Amino acid sequence: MPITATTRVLGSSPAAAQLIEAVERRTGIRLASVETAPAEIELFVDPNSSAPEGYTLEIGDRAIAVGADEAGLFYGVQTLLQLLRQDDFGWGLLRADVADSPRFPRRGVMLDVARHFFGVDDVKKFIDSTSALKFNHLHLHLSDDQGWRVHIDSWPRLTELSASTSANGDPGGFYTKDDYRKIVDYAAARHMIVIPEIDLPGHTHAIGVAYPELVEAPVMNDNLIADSRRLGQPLPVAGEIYLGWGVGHSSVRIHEERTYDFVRDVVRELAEMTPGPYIHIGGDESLGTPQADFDLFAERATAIVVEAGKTPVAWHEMGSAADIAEGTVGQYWGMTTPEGTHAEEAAHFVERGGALIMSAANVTYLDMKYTEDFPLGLTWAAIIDVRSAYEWEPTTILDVPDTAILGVEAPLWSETTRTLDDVEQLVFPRAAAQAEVAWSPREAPERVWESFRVRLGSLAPLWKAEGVDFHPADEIPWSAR
Ligand code: TNX
Repeated sequence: MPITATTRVLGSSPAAAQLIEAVERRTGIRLASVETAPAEIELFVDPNSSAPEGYTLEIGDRAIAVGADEAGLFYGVQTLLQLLRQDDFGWGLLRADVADSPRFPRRGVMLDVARHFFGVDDVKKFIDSTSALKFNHLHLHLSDDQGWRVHIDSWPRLTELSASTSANGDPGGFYTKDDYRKIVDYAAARHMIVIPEIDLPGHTHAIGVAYPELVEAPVMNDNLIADSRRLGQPLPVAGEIYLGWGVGHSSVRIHEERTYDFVRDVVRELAEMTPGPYIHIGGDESLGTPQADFDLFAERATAIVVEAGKTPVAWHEMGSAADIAEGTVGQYWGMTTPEGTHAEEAAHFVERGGALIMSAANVTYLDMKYTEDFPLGLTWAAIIDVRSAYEWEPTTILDVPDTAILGVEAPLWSETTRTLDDVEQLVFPRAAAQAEVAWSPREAPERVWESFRVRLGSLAPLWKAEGVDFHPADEIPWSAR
């Protein structure tokens, strides 16, 4: 059906306004919003129409989208926008007859704002581009060795002293509480739940810059020393801002009560400004923390999150702790073929009544290079081309019931990304692969590479119109318009 300046949109949902804005950005055509039928494009919410977050979309002479809820309608609109085309005669929508709902309730992306800081406007743009792919969770990695990025009233030196720089001495920054709330609200308007992460008990060098009494002296490991030498980066020095990106050298003091006062305060303040149900407390790569201490910390920290009324999320290593709080969600970041004790640790979350998010590093990590010579990104987990990002199955990696898999999260670690353009180069198009893995049924005629690559290629004009700086990988037949 044609899209012209006389095309009318009927619908009182926020999705109607979002549609009108997006069509205008793409085509320059401002659709008319009307309050009574008839209209060429009609948008409704009808709880009987589909499963949660689902929608139906019929496009013929008219376009009718019906969401099971506001999120479903928002997703129906995103699909409609993907079907917008320009030809010699003008703009139009492709014919369609879609009944769609997500496979997994949890479809996430993570942005590491600790290694490099990204301000509110950057995060908003990241929310725009990822929610358009039907991601519904945004995990913000708010603290790491290199910086602390959210203001905490009861521990003000965190942002006073530990936020001014990023990795390699690039500019830093932090979110005021107001900034953080703006991000949360902006995400909610696009049906994304924000999951704040404070990484503990390792990845805590920056805490020690502000409050030396909370952390142990840095523990140098062989990898850290070798990486620092190879990259020409300094080694961590107690109490001084760390500008390298080696890992595993920092730990909070496990046997000091003050540490738990700190964790309790931070979790409480985060919980107060986070409407979503989750607080992530990290747990990865605490190489300098003795195992028994690490387990003790995992038990106490997850209990503190539960006391604050939230569901704890932790990287899978915390599954080593026998008494981790019941219901804690584990985030598996091992390989698609698990190594060492990773599978066991992950399974323990399920034994404790929790569930799992799959972030298998060798397929979902958005910070891995596409090709050996790609200018951005790392290589430790794998070189991940678009096809290998797409061709994996989240339920067959671990020996847990399928129902224990909440879904998928694709993390973007920001050691090498200095700007949002850098981030977008790594995230797009591979985030689209994870979006489809998380949304689409496991067995479907279209859930194959040959179909995906063509549909993915058709997103190029949309991304260009939205100013998304995607990587034009040569595996994909990108459409010109
Ligand atoms: C491992 S994955 C990390 C991060 C790094 C990332 C780089 C995980 C839970 N920890 O600290 O940034 O590798 O790819």
